[in-house]
Amino acid sequence: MSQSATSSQPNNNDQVNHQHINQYNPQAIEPKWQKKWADSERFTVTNKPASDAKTRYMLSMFPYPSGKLHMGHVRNYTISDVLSRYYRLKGETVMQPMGWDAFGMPAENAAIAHKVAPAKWTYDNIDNMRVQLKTLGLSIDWSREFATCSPEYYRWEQWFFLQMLKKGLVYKKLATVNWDPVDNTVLANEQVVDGRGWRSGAVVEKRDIPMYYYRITDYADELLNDLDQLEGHWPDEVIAMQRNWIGRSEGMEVSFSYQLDDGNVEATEQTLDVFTTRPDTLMGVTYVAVAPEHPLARYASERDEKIAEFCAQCKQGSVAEADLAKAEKVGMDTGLTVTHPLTGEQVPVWVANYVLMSYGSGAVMAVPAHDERDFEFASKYGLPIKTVIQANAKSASAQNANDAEEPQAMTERGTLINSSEFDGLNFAESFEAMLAKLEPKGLANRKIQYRLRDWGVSRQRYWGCPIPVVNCEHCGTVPVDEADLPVVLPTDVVPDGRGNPLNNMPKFLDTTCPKCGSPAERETDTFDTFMESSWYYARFASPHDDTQMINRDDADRWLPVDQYVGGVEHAVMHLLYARFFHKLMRDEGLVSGDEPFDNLLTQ
Ligand code: HQ5
Ligand code: ZN
Repeated sequence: MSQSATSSQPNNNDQVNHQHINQYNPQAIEPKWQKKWADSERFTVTNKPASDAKTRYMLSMFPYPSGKLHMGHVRNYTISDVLSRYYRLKGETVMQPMGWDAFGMPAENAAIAHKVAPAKWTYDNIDNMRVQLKTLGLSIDWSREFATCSPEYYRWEQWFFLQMLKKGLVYKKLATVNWDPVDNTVLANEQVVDGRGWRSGAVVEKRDIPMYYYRITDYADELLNDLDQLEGHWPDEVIAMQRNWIGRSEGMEVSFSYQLDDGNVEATEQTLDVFTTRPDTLMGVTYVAVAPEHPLARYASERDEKIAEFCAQCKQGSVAEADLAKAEKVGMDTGLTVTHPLTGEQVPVWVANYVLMSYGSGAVMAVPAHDERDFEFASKYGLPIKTVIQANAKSASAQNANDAEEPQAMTERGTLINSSEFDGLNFAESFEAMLAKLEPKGLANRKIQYRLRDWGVSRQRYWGCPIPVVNCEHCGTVPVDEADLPVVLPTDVVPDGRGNPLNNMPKFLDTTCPKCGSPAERETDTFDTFMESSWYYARFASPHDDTQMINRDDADRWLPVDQYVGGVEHAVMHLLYARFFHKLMRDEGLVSGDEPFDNLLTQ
């Protein structure tokens, strides 16, 4: 004791021994046990478990192979791992698979920056991240691993698309996209910076191109109602976000009639139909606004150069919802009028940049006194503002509207005033009264509208799953024969950011029409990468089946996922698309049950 106290040198032997006995030495211990686990296939589960132990499916959102793991991944995957180990200790048979969400723009961006093929970049990243995940010692069943960019996986996505096309649950229509006129390419919303292309700096234009859509709106009611089943199993905020995203609103479709003079042709009566959730404010309509592509705007453009110029200007700028919301609201009087369905008065028609042709009918009725956007627009252009609703109680916001120094719209429900025979009615009463008056004349009907739009799945991108159709000059769009699947994406390609390189590859492009046999071209658009992540959880049940998309017995053994763990950033799109796909697969007889994920944890 006295010796060591006086010694300036610590006893090296003692310290080494001490370390050896009491300190955790990951370099020695972890590889040893990880090897043992791997050799004994400790975490591999077969689809025919020997015992009748309870089975449990634990799933973490699979990663994009971006290069290396982030601490966020570590946190995410640790949670599901701890739970997996816990249930194994309780004697359950736990499946915890892992794979790679491998298509998408990051690989193309890397290709542009480093001149490396997206396929090579992706598989190199996968190799690196797999080592990292294994080093963490996660109890994953690696026998089930797959990458979504492999033809063995995406061929079933193509096959399923063809089934949905046959059923009419997939259709083709024009969509407005961001177009970079210098790089001749379609830009994703995040590639538009301040209204300009991220690489070229060119002012972005809106362009209409044909795209494929999944009819998710056909399932809107079911997607909404089945959220009730998830109460208590999913975070309340995620359920609320899905409800808002689907955005069911009950309202009325109201028709404003008009006649256009087409020169010598006799004018026929037509109607401008608008959807409103506030038919109680109908008597406060002082103008209607139409999209620049609306037939009335086009009619006016043909007769007035200024209007034509204005409509052309509206084509500039991105189509991102956020950008549209930020953009200054501008408009122009078309000089045309439509007839108010209740009063018979003539209401001016304005063309406005904030009305989208792809939303509803491309026209909205404007009630400046009771809608903020309409109020702003009417104030700017000196349009009449007619108050038709009086606040009932001293509601806070109505009070604010009255007290505010700046005049503003009163957006609360209340009692009707200045509305002739409807005066004194409340919201519900006026709804019924107006409907009773207008419906027999064919000028209104009850309507349910969703905020949810059909899911546009075409991307004008190289690094994605090819859409399995052929474009024939005689037959139009023709689905590829199932026997010819998969349509394989060439992998020896380095995109340069100037359009989709598939368009310059005859070996991919040139084919024959499956219908008439004449020379035809393959579709070069690829699927949105949310397609792959919409059904991967089901494929993990039979990941290497090369005869079918999903083996029903295996799916029934494991599904639904007992516990899903992932980031709240996927609260709407991914989790809604996956719920939608589950219902599509159910209706196709591939899986059972209504919902894919029994419990959700957002880390
Ligand atoms: C996190 C980070 C990074 C990631 N492939 C998709 C994806 O998000 C998932 C599909 C099911 C659509 C979490 C993230 C997610 C998981 C995988 N994460 N912090 N891939 N910095 O690689 O928490 O929330 O980006 O649950 O890791 O993320 S991913
Ligand atoms: Zn043909």
